[in-house]
Amino acid sequence: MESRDDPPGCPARILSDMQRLVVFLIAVLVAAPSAPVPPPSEPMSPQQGTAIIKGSVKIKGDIPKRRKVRIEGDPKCAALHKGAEYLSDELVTDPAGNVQHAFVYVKKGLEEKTFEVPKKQATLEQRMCRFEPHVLGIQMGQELMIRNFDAMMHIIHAVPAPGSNKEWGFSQDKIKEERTKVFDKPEIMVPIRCDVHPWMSAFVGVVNHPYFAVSGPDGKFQIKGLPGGTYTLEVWHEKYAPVELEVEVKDKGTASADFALTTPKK
Ligand SMILES: [Cu+2]
Repeated sequence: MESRDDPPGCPARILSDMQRLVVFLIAVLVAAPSAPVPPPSEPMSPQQGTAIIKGSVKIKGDIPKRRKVRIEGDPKCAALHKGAEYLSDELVTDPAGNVQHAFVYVKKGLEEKTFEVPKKQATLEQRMCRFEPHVLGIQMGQELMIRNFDAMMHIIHAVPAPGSNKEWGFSQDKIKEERTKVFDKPEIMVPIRCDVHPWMSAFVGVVNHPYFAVSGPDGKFQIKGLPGGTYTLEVWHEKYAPVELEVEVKDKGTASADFALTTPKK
């Protein structure tokens, strides 16, 4: 007669295998690290990574001067600057050749992961007949708040590559006028222009993760919160050919990535 622990069709040998499996699973759980690792399908928040990449972007070779722009074509813009020089943002360096407005992002190494879309908006503003910032990064699906601070009309026009994000344009002519837009495809970079003022330009780097940065006036940048790993970083600059660097960084570690821009774009 079978015991109550041995139901029909379930011989004692199989139960013993199951018991071994239970013991094995308990051993695995006991041995597991205390911090649970999220499965790859679960979106990761940038706060979960602990690695940092710090670096700089510099021009090798001749250091071009910042270009002067004639803005007399719009007396309102000229009046805002009261006759002072209006200098282009397209190539801004310090005397040592460190470059501002370079966009650095992780190009390879995050393919297996997905990331939460930040609720915080990125912003692009029109101030004194310029776009500020001149270069910015945003995550796919994150809102871009476009806001006017000039008492005049700007026509903000995004000109993505064919087949990529949607082209859009609209005007703003009141102070603090606002509108949001979203980019739904990764794109390095989406050019933004003003259809009233040809010297106004901005570039938006759209990526599907939060690991990007824009170099400051000293050419320096920092990307925080990365999971440890090996990554290909790329730097984009509107006047120079892109450059890639492979960087390995451990959890809680800091790695450096110093880029040299050598080839002007034609
Ligand atoms: Cu404008």
